[in-house]
Amino acid sequence: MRIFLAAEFSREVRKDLFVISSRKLQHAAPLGRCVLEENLHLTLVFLGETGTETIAVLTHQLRKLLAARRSISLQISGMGAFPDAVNPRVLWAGVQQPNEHLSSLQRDVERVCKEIGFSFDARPFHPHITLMRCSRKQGDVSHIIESCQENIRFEAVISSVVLFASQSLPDGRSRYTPIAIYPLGS
Ligand code: 3AM
Repeated sequence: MRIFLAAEFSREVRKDLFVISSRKLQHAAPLGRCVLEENLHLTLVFLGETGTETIAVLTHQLRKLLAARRSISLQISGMGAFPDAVNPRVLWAGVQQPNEHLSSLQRDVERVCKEIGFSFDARPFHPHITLMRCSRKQGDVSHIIESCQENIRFEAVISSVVLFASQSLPDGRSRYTPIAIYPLGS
């Protein structure tokens, strides 16, 4: 199973983000595909193809780690593109930095995964919420980012981490299925 761990937001926050992506962003960048409202999340680590035995170990360790942690407040703010605004593959909403609670959550989750045997490249954690995946023909989106990002300013709370399975569908979309939910202590 192809898996990843993500921070999950409340229904209200996902709805607010989806209103921006499906109305303003989709209108300005019609060559992109909005991430569905129920799929909006903040990826902490991508773990890739993983067997069920490893998932069981991971789940046990994460439950211990995360029950001892508190929920995290953050501000979703601004917008950007990966790899860049000239050749965008992904448009995302950002998180106001620094947020030591979020960075520490991500570090601890990654450490537990490494202890189990997962390895990661050395890229720094760049917290973001993917709003749209772009087609190759999208072109420079700097002006779109500029016009949409002023609408992105939401207070949000992360009260759980979710282990998702990711499945590629024939139409190119991804289906994300929650396999386990780890509530953070309050
Ligand atoms: O949540 P976002 O959209 O930022 O891009 C993929 C997505 O990120 C990322 O994992 C999330 C769930 O699919 N992803 C997919 N394959 C990846 C890989 N090989 C990857 N991240 C790193 N390495």
